[in-house]
Amino acid sequence: MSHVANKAGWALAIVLGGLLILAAAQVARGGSLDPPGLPGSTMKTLDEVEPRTPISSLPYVISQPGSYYVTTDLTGVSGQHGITINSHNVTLDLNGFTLTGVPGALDGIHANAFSSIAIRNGMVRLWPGDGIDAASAGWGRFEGITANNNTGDGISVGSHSLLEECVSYSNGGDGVEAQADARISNCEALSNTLMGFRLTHNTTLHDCLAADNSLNGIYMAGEAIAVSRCSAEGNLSVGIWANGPHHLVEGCIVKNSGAVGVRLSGAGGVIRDCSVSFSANQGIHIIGANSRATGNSVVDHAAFAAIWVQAAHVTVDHNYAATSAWGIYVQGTQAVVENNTVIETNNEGIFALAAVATACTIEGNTVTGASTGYSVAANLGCSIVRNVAKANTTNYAIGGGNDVGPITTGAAQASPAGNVAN
Ligand SMILES: [Ca+2]
Ligand SMILES: [Ca+2]
Repeated sequence: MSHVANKAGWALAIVLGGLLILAAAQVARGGSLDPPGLPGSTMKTLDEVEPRTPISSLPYVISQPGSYYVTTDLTGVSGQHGITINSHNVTLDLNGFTLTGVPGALDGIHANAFSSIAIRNGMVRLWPGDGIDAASAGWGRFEGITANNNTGDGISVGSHSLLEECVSYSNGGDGVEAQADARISNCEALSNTLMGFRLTHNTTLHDCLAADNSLNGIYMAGEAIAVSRCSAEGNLSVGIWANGPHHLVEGCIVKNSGAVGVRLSGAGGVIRDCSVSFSANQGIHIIGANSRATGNSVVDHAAFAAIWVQAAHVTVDHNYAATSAWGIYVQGTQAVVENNTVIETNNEGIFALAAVATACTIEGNTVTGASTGYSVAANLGCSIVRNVAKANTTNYAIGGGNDVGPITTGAAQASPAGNVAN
C-alpha cells in the first residue's frame, strides 16, 4: 500500500511542478526584454531654471522689458549710473545685494521716463547722485529697499508710484521724494540733510517714521495729501508741514521738533487725533484759512502756544492743550474754539488777540491753571458762552464789545449760556 501511495505522490508533485514552470514562462514572456530606447532628458534648460537676466557688473543698462536680478554685491564706475533703466515693464530684483557708488559716479539706479518699473530687495549706498532716481518714471513699485549715505536723495519715485517697507537714511538730499499720486507705507527716513519725506499732490503716506532729519520730517507740498499714523521725531525744523490746500494729518505722533510741530499753511487743512509735544516753537500752527484742528493732544511747548491760529475761519475743537506758554492763541477772524481742555499754561489759556480775532466763538471750553483763563480783547464781536474756568489766577478778562454769557460760579449759574468761574 505504501509503495502505491508513494508513486501517486510523486506523480502529483511532477504535475504541479510542471504547472509552476509553465506559469513562470508566461510571466517571463509578458515583460519585454528590449531596451525602451534612449533615456528622455530630465534636465531643465538655464532659461527654464532662471528665466531672468542676471546683472553681474556695473554699469548696466536695461533697454528691454523683462525681469532682471543682481547676482552679487556690485560697485559703480565713475561718470556712470550703476543701473540705468531705459524700458517699460522692467522688474529689477537686487536679490538682497548692495550697489555701492564710487567718487564721480552718478545715481545708483536711474530710471528714465518709462512706466511700470518694479525695484525690490536690496541696498543702494554711497552714490554721488541719488540712491534711486526714478522721479520721471510713473506707475512704479518699490519695495524692501535701503538707501543710505548717498549725496542726493535716498529714493526718488515718480507719479503713481507705490513704495513700501523702505529705509532711507543719512542721505545728502531728501530721504524719500515722491511725485504726485504716490502711495507710501511702512517706510523710514532718518538723518537726511533735507526732508525726511517730500511729497507732492494727492499722495498718501501712512505708518512711516521721519526722524532726525535736518529740515522737515514730512513735507507736504502741492495739495490733497493724507499723512496718517506716522511719527515725526527730532527733526530739526518742522515735524510735519502741510504746505498746501486740503491736506490731512491724522493719528500722527510729532515730538521734539526743532521748530513748529505741525504747520497747516494751506486752506482747508485738517489735523486730527495727533499727539504733538516738545516742539521748540508752536505745537500746531495754522496759517491756512478754513482749516480745522480736532481731537489733538498738544503739550509741553515751553515758549510758545500749544495751538496758534493765524488764519481766518479756523475751527479748533476737542483738543487737549497743556503745559505750554499759551493754550490756544487766536489771531484770525471768525475762529470757532469749542470744547477744548486747556491746562497749566504760563500765560493765557485761550487768548483772542486785539483787532484780528474778530467774530470768534469761544464755547464749551475748560481752562484750568492758567495765568488768565480766557482773554478776549475789546470790540472783537466774539461770543463767549458756556465755558468753565477754574483755578486760574484770573478766570476771565473779556473786553467790552463782545457777547458774553453771564460769568458766575457754577452753583449760581442761571443761564445755559453762562460762563463758570470758580
Ligand atoms: Ca539723479
Ligand atoms: Ca529731492
